[in-house]
Amino acid sequence: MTFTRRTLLLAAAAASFAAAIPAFAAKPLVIGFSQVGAESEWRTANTASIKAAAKAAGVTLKFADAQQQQQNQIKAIRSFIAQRVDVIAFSPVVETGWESVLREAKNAKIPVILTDRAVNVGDQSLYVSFIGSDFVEEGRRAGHWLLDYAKKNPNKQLNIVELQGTTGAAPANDRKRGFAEVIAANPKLKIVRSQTGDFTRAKGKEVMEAFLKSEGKNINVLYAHNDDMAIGAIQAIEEAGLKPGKDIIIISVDGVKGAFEAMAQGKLNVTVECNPLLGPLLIKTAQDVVAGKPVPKRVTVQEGVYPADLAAKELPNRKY
Ligand code: GZL
Repeated sequence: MTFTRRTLLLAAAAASFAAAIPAFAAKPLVIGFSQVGAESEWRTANTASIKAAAKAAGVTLKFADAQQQQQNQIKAIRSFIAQRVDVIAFSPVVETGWESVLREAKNAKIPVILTDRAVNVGDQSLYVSFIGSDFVEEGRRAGHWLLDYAKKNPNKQLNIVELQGTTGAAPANDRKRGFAEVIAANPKLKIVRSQTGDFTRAKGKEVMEAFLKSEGKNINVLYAHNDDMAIGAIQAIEEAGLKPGKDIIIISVDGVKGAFEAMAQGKLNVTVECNPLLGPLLIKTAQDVVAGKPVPKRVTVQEGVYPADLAAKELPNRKY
């Protein structure tokens, strides 16, 4: 075979192999995602962000809604393992009870990324990265706003009722801790009732009705771990013939559109932002993990505090 003929044949072989590469390289990343549920405006925005980011990146997203039940998340994670997805990601509804299923994922060599909420595990190698907020800091910010508010009436006893998030959830545990840590500086601030409203409007209203029945006019402040429970409580306060935002000062967390609307109506005094737009960060982290690149163990997102006097101006800028 002459040199030219051999060269031509090699070039043709190389060309056909090169033509095959894009097909081989184009295998889309497959992520199994277990979402807490659809309990709040925040969660709706979080789900939309994750789905949009996956679509934009050409990632195949297997999405499971756990309806706020841990056993549904464990079932979904086991199903993702059986399907041999490339990456498992989830927002753990509560902090504990994950060791066993995360060990199954590790043994299957499928990396796990936590978004939004953290887990309490002894072995930190059970997940590669956490992407979300510092909930203790969010609680502190709520506490600092109340300390500043209390300075206007230094001798007034301020009785606080607290609507906690889902029992056992990291944002509930941490927002409670951060708030209590800060308000301890002022002995006139006292939490008189504290109960879970499960992060929903309906439960928030129901529990606030019970607070009003037992504490009545003794309530000066409501601290709600999310805007949805605060919005439910606002309905209960109005139905009791009181003025939310005036007779009862209301502090909440998330910064969803409903909170800005309530602040513009003078019914909510401040919301501490908790950023749900984690989709792009999640997809980038998953791509980096699969590509063998190092990823940070913890990525916390930037957030602010929005008192009512900023609400009207900020409302048009809100992305969720
Ligand atoms: C916080 C998130 C919480 C929100 C609630 O990151 O886990 O869950 O504050 C949502 O609105 O239900």
